[in-house]
Amino acid sequence: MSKLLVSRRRFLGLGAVGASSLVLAGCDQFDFLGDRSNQVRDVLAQANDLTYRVQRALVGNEVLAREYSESEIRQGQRPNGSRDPDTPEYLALKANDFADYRLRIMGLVENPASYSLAELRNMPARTQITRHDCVEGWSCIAKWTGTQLGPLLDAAKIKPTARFIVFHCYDNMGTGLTAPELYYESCDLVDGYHPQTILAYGLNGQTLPIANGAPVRVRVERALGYKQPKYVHTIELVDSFSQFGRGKGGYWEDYGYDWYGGI
Ligand SMILES: Nc1nc2c(c(=O)[nH]1)N[C@H]1C(S)=C(S)[C@@H](COP(=O)(O)O)O[C@H]1N2
Ligand SMILES: [Mo]
Repeated sequence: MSKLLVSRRRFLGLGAVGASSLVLAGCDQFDFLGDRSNQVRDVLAQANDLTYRVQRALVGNEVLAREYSESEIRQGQRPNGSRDPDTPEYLALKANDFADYRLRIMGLVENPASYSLAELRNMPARTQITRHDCVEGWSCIAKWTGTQLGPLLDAAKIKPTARFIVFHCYDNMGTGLTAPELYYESCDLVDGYHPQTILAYGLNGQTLPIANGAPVRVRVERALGYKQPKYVHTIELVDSFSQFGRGKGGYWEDYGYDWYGGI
């Protein structure tokens, strides 16, 4: 790795061909780049996969996203995407100020569980001031408070076959002609256990507003805005995305966005 004296961003910008020749010359731990045997994947998927593996190799599993100071919070978190879900399930919870909300953990786990908002708020909390980057070209620095996902995954006892964590949301994006298209997202277990991955219920010292995902939204701080699901009701451990949406691991991924979405 020491031979890679090029910044991560520039390195990632070189593209598949430039990156692979540079890497093969410098560092043999990247031998996955030589694997051309998988004919099934399309070119875009190969590029996404390359970005994911290169970022994982370069960034390190435990590296923290930058945290900021209070004085760097310039405005409220700009709401984007769904701001006021209108599915019946969400409207019913909202009518009772989310007193009946339960966050479920299920799928490839030994101990499926569900937690009320009060239970989540009673768990050890983490507060972090981070920058949210939306692919539409804006950023916001905001203070998020919530409980780390890692201990909840431990309590659920993940089965060895689990590879990804899917977050299911209440809001309907309204683009499906025949069925509702509910927002969903996913990450791998490395991001799931990352210390800054929290189930956030607080924003800038207040209860998380509806516009920003109340009662609970996920923060995966090393990823772009669309990887920060709002209005989450279920966390599902899976070994594949094929049964969800169009199978790409997230609502926006199904429309062509990169799955890893790292910053
Ligand atoms: N459930 C849900 N989560 C979502 C979205 C959404 O529309 N629905 N939009 C995503 C996008 S593109 C961004 S930039 C952020 C916006 O979060 P904010 O409204 O708190 O700024 O949420 C992400 N998570
Ligand atoms: Mo976004």
